Amino acid sequence: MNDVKLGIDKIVDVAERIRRLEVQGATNIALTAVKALNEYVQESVFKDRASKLSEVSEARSVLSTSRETEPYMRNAIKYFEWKLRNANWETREGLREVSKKILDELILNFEKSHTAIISFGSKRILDGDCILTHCHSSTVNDMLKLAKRNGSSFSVIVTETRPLYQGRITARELIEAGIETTLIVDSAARSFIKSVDLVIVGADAITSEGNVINKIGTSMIALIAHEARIPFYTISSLLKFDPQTVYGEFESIEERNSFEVWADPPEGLCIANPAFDITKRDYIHGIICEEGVISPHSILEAVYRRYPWVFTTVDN
Ligand code: RUB
Repeated sequence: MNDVKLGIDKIVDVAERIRRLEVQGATNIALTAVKALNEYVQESVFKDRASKLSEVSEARSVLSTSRETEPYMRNAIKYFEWKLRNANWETREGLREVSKKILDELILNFEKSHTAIISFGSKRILDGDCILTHCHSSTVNDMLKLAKRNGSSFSVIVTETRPLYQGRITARELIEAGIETTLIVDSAARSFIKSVDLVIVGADAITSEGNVINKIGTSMIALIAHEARIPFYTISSLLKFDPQTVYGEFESIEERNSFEVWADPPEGLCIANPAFDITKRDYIHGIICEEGVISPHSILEAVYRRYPWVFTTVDN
């Protein structure tokens, strides 16, 4: 019993690290959550199949609630539990083997699709281009680094991304990769848009209508790009699609602690701190994903084709 408790404590701890942004960005969050689930299964005490499945369910819901606008994490851990429920195992050894196999499958899919996504994206970067990005997306950065390795010569403008300055992480990584990078404050985006050829951002969630949810400020940049007739792309795995949006649910937008905006505000001041915003598909030229560069309108078919299990429920 103690070991089970210890296991779930570790899951609570991982969820807390995700909530605090010690693990940041949709892809890192999804990978961390699914690895934590496998570790939990590997380490916790085994009583029987039924109790193990209910423990996994509990762990999954603890992780799911760590950050609410993260369907990639929810899809990945749902897949994990769904495969576990549908596999044949009765013993601890059997369970451990199946769990490791599911994790390996998910990681392999991630690696293969990530390689494809960044390769498709890198071909959009032409010599002499200036790219604007917002926040810190591991997918955007890996794509830019690949374009650089492939010999493209381009520069990047990064918004600092208030209140938590993820733009600094982006800028540091790009500078270390030898990419000419300029950091600007978020409110300078419109002043710089005339020198930009392409805007590319990551995504946290994609809805059934093809709208994209990404770091707060993204939709403002999309509007600015639209006004200046600059193409705006999102680069993202299709696993950031949220199936709940098909059934009428809205993607909920995480509201973060006001301390992130102002640690000692005057008494009585209200501070709003939404983490993300919604960019309508009308402002998105394309979604660069594992299926290629697709129109936001075709998101549903692309997900159905590639990941039909996204639409199943866990106990199916
Ligand atoms: C990060 C963010 C990133 C997406 C995509 O927000 O908005 O653009 O998560 O990242 P936060 P990736 O810092 O609040 O997690 O491409 O790495 O999945």
